[in-house]
Amino acid sequence: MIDLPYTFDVLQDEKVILSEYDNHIIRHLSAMKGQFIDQDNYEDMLSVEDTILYEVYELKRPEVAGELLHGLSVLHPGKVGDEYFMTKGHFHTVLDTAEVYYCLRGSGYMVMETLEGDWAVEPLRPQSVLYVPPRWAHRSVNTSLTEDLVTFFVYPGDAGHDYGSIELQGFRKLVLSRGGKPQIVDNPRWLTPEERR
Ligand code: PAN
Ligand code: ZN
Repeated sequence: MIDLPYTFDVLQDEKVILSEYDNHIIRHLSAMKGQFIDQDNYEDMLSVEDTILYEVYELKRPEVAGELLHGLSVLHPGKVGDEYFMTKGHFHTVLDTAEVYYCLRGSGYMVMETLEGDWAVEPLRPQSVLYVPPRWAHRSVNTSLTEDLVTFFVYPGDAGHDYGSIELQGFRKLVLSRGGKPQIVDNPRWLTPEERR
């Protein structure tokens, strides 16, 4: 069957939504066990409600090199303790694959790191484009307490997702609310590659 080009719209009304998508992934608080630093607050919140943290709308493409997977990520506002709502975060299974994020709405950060322990935190604001180079794990953080953080992403079809290493100890840097403002702080649980051996 011939693969035809296609066009779709990013509808930006009260909510941002794609005019077409094949997959709607919903991630709840319960999917983030062990990720937020304030475990007690996490358990308290979870006992009240399994809140939706973020939603991803994907267009289905074959997961092979040469293809580009693309879609919309909608990260809702909120905090667990002092820590803003965030995505799970991952390395790509094929480490040498990059990703582009175009921020459409909201405000936040992309927290990134390499296996070697380099780290970077870049702002996400409307109309900004973020390039995540190959080998960098990435997690988005919504620092608004009222608005969704909405990004459009594109990455290679064969990239795959490796959540395992991040689930073990989180990212090197956390984004916490301090005096009502976002602050980038060290993650006390994070160990250097040498300490991990
Ligand atoms: C994005 C992310 C999306 C959700 O499509 O998958 O923002 O984050 P998690 O996958 O970490 O839950 C992407 O980076 N794809 O490679
Ligand atoms: Zn990715």
